[in-house]
Amino acid sequence: MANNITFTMIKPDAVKNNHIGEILAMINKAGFRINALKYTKLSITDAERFYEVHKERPFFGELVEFMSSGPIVAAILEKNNAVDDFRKLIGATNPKDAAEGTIRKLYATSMGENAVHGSDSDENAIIEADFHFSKTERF
Ligand code: FUP
Repeated sequence: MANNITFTMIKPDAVKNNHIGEILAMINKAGFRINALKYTKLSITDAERFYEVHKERPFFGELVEFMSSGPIVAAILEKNNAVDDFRKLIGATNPKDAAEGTIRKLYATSMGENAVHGSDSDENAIIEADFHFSKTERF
């Protein structure tokens, strides 16, 4: 299963701006199968744990505050080469650098509020999927 899954979150900015439907449609059109899906909200502690690798970075406080500021949509997505293909679909971290037609180019407002998360490795995809979903929530 290793390189067949990635984990995503539709972040609080994209949820607030009513882009859940368009983003899920782009994900399906790009050939990803939804294995698990949840509308939820991260507590500050959840966000701190999820982004622990960034805890020494100057933007950590703002990132945690933003990610716990409102509801998100969390999902596990399945496709061959899921991690790399999904990162191509979402585009660069900073929407200014994101390619035309990518989710971040279309829906992100800034580097900090960049509409979607995508796992950066197969190993992290599994860790992040396990963080949000139990076995009985996956189909
Ligand atoms: P990405 O893998 O594209 O989501 O980007 P990173 O893992 O490098 O960063 C995680 C999140 O931290 C980004 F989605 C937004 C935020 N971030 C900033 O706010 N400022 C930065 O300079 C880098 C990242």
